[in-house]
Amino acid sequence: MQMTWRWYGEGNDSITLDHIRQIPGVEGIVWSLHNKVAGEVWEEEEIDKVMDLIKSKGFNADVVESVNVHDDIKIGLPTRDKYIDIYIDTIRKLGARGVKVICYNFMPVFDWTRTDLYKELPDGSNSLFYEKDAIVNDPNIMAERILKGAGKYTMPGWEPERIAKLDELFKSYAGVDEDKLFENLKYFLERIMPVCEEQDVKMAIHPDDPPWPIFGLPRIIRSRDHIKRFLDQVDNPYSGLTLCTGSLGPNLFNDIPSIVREFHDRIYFAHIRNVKVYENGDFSEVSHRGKDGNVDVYEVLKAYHDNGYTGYLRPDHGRHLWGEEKDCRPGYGLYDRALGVMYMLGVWDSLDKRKGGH
Ligand code: CS2
Ligand code: MN
Repeated sequence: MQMTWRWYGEGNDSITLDHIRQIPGVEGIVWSLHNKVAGEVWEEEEIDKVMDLIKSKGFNADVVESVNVHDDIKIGLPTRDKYIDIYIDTIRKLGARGVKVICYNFMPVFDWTRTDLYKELPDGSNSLFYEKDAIVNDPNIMAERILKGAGKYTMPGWEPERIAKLDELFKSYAGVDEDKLFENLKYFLERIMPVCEEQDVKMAIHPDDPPWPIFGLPRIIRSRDHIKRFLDQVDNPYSGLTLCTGSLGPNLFNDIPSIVREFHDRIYFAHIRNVKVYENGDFSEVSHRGKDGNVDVYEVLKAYHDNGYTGYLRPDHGRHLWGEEKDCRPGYGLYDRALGVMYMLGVWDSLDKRKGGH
């Protein structure tokens, strides 16, 4: 396993690479060109600039999260081919520079969705929260709430320029149901697979977050059966998973350790996040410690360890601690994720030792 850390880039993250260097065991930086909207060309100089900076601090830059997929590809519009060509161009440029894994998602319109970004927890810290009943049918109400609550950073997929076009976007998704979305995903992957093979770049899809349909839009990567269907329909080792425990976790029927055991050879990137699910179905994001939430983080790590996982792993969202929410990106503060790294490395090291007979 290779421990990594998601970083949003200079001037775009409250955390610096020098901070990250002081967290034991972090080998790689998970990066992206965060100023790019889906479908935009990634220029070589821009890529080189970020990768060089990351490497100059002693990290690898093997994982990109995300190269976002344009909605026309998800909807299956005739313009999709143009956007797939641009995607292919980005894969080529990244592959040529040694990038090994591209994380992406195939969620219609939005990336992850929460109703509160700074909900207080009993210990006085705060974190991202999802109130089931607050997600009503009209996404504009949600958008307003998010824009008000976001502060200086925006939530991915909820950028003001996209929100402005929400009604239009929703209309274009009419008729796109689960089957259609699966079909469009297949079309996309079949076109890019030859380039991934040629460049040795693995595509790792991120599950839908939360793991159920919202605002009447289909969501297709959200359970063991959906994952199985996804992997079977393009049965190519270059198409695999970013297995995010925090995205699958709010559905308590998702047995994540067993999902890891079943699909480990197609998992290229592991996201570890813990959630506490309340009786009414609402959930909070909590510390990475297994006991603090409903994700049995130890069992998840053990499932990876037992299978000799050599892929990338990172702490996903953490709580905001000690007042850092004034400055940090929602879910991406320094302290809780650093504590999470140490917890996970602690578990991992002890699993290593046990295996060695110590
Ligand atoms: C991330 C996702 O913050 C997060 O939850 O795991 O936003 C992820 O980066 C995207 O869905 C991947 O495209
Ligand atoms: Mn994730």
